[in-house]
Amino acid sequence: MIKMYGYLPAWGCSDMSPYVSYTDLYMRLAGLPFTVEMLHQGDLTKAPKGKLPFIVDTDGTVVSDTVLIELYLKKKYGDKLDAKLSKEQKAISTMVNRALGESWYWLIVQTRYRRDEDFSIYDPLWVKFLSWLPVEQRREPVRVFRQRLLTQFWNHGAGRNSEAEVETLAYTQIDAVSDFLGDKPYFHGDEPSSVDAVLYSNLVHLMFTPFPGPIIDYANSKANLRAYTDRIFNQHYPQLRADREEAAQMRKEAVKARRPYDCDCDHSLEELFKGRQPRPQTA
Ligand SMILES: N[C@@H](CCC(=O)N[C@@H](CS)C(=O)NCC(=O)O)C(=O)O
Repeated sequence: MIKMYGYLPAWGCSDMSPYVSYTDLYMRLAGLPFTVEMLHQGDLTKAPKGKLPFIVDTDGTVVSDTVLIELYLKKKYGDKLDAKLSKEQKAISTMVNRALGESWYWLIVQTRYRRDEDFSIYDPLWVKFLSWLPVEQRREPVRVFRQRLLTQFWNHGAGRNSEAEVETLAYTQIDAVSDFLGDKPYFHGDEPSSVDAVLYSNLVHLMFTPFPGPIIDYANSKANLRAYTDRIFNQHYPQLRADREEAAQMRKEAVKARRPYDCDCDHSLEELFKGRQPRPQTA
């Protein structure tokens, strides 16, 4: 059977990474049986490109990068999912896939990694992911992981925009997806196609998560996006319902505690890239 390497399921999402969730749903929609594997001790240096997901096919072929995985699987196992699409629909799918993977992703990153208090919502997951390490040694890999993601956010350029500017960009993209979807059950009509795998995963990695930022409220305010994500969730991930409900409850609490914008929200980015002094250590 195909093996897919990922992180951990979280919040009703099949994995804490939207990229892993995309490959997971692609294989489910395409009817390809697979198992989900974790790297030994979560060691990303053992991943072919230092990133997840990657797959190992039954004959040992290793493929890394979600789009390359999809292309590989289509070539090897056939492409029933997209067979009925016109050339124009396929072209739209390719562009939407890339917009989600290369641009929407940074919206997700902002909601989790930018503010210290948002990032701390990840803590229970890190405990699971790093359970093989003694408790007192877990902080450092978590700090390094966040620093790496914030560096990617900054170097991409999205992280140089203020929080509010990223939110403005998010609203236009969420509007675009919602307007295109309209009242269709799936992106291209009555049947799911491969682009639904990437769209669903990018939506639920905002809509289902416990992080309190307003981008998440905005996505959840769209009735058609709620119906779309519920439809796919009910069919493919009903076993994750308890996690999803727990995350929704966590989010309610986090929203109550949400601070308005102030000069401290960007402390970590400013410390890394503008020479701001670290916060004083608290016991
Ligand atoms: N272009 C890659 C991106 C995958 C990716 O960025 N995965 C993230 C998880 S959301 C990762 O593993 N990041 C680890 C790191 O950058 O150190 C793909 O489509 O597979």
